[in-house]
Amino acid sequence: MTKNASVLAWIDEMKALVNPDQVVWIDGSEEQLEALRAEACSTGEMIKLNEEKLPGCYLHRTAVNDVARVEGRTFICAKTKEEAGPTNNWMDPQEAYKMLYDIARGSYKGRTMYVIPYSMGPIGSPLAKIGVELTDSIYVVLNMAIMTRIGDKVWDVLGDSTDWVKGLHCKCDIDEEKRYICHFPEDNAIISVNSGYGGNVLLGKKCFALRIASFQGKNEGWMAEHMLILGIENPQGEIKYVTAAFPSACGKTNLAMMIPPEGYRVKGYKVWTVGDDIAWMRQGEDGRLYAINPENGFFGVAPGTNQKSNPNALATTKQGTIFTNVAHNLDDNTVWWESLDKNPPENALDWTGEPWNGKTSDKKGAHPNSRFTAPAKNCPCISPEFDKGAGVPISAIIFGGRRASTTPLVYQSRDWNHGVFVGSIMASETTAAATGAVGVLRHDPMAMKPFCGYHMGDYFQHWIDMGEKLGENAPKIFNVNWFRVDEDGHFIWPGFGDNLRVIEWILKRVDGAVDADETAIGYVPKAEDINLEGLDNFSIDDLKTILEVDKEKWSKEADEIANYYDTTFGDHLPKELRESLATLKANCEK
Ligand code: GTP
Ligand code: SPV
Ligand code: MN
Repeated sequence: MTKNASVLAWIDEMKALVNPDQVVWIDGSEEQLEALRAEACSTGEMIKLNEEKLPGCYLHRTAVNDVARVEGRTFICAKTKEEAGPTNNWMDPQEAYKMLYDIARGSYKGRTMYVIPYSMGPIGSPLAKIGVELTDSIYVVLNMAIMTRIGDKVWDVLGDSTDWVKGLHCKCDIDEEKRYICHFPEDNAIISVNSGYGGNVLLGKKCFALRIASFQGKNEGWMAEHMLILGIENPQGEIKYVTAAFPSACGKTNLAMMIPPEGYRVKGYKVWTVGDDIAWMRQGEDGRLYAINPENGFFGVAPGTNQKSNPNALATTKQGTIFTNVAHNLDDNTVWWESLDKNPPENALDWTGEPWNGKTSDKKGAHPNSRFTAPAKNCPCISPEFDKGAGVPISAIIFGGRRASTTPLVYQSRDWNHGVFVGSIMASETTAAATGAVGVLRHDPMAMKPFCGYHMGDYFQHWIDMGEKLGENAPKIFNVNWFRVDEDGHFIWPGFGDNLRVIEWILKRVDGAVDADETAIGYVPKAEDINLEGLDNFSIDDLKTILEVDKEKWSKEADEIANYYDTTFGDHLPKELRESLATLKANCEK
């Protein structure tokens, strides 16, 4: 427990509001967590899986109306609508508090209030920050225990400081009509009601580590980004780190844990995972940009994860993992999801708990946004730097999205500000990670559209300011697209581990070790500079196809961006971005 007056006062206030039967302080001990697991199994909230095959693993099903982030019901309650900006829903803070308190009032009756002290980032790291989440869900406690650093040691570090983030989560009745995920950046506060799904309720993750933290970062001169962090070790033993921002379900976890192609492994290349979803970045004393992963686990997309696509992720989920909304194999009490293997169980329950025969059913066994919550320390390629508070120096920042056409496999921005432009024009086809239609092309600047806690035009300005501060130490900025398709709709680029071939080119560019073609959009590789050795069924002509920059398409894209900029950001758009757009348009007309 803590003597921190600001914490105790807030908990008293919240207790009076939600009226729990009892309060349990989460101390971080294994005994306490084990007791909670047993309790969750006794009520059916979780199912204990086969202890031999999946030791310490559990299955949980959320309500069928509660399987993804709800962007339409997520609000930034800044003082004014203007401050929340055009890409966020806004509610007046006082009105929001009133509405949420009315929903939350008395909602813990007959329930327990769990108090979770947690640290985002290694405890005590100068880059870490502290939050307290109140929840009436054991599932949330157990997920937070994997995803963040929790327990009494957090109180020790907090002392009597008031610099911590308040988070109130109330399951209520999981009523979609009253579901709200609200952020109060001025108050360092988050309130989430009527949901039990990951990104809506694990308040350390998207709510704190991106929405609140991006606002803190703007005010304090650092960056909170929706980025993986990856170390690439070359045969000489030198490790370079990159971050990459891809929208939800567009390949961050996969890239963060990729296995190098065989030819690279033989030569001695290795990859080290530092993070798979969120990066906090700050300028270090030597002037370079350093990144930490504020999380302590992976909340990864299950479907598509298999021995071939991502063996490291699969290995990570073999113990101490909570699976959410996957299929339950009743024959051996294990789990299954689409494309785990070619042998779906016949005697199973689907993600809703209905009987399911994977061999004959035309329904999916796992929800497309079903997830695993797995401890980072399980990951076979977890970086030795992961737990160190200092962070890793970043050589390159990579943006990318799902684009069936137009955007080439990889290109490099001309300089930092042009790189900010490249991030700002990101567009991607929507995925199952959020509710709504899938496969619709939408703008998602820096993969932060759902996660930026303030005006996105000001966020672009913050990027430009960071570039100025970093000067010649600024990482180089690139854009990738693994998702170009042929006439039959098949992905052209093999992707996954083979993405290292592209990263290798990126790192050579960072070193100034390879030339490139200057095109209308930036520097594009000469096809012969991307190593295709050992790739079957992929020719240099295929590569040329996906490296092509079609000026006509880009000219249309530029017009579309102009329209997006004008209708969305107005005079909050930094002039540097408008200039880059004018250059792009002019380049396409040449
Ligand atoms: P969030 O956890 O929602 O932020 O997602 P993420 O960005 O970590 O995405 P993840 O790595 O889980 O990948 C999501 C989907 O993209 C999976 O179905 C993968 O199989 C697929 N995917 C990942 N990398 C590649 C790739 O290089 N090529 C292709 N074609 N698909 C990929
Ligand atoms: C995402 O949607 O980008 C995720 C999953 O990483 S969630 O935690 O639900 O946001
Ligand atoms: Mn994510």
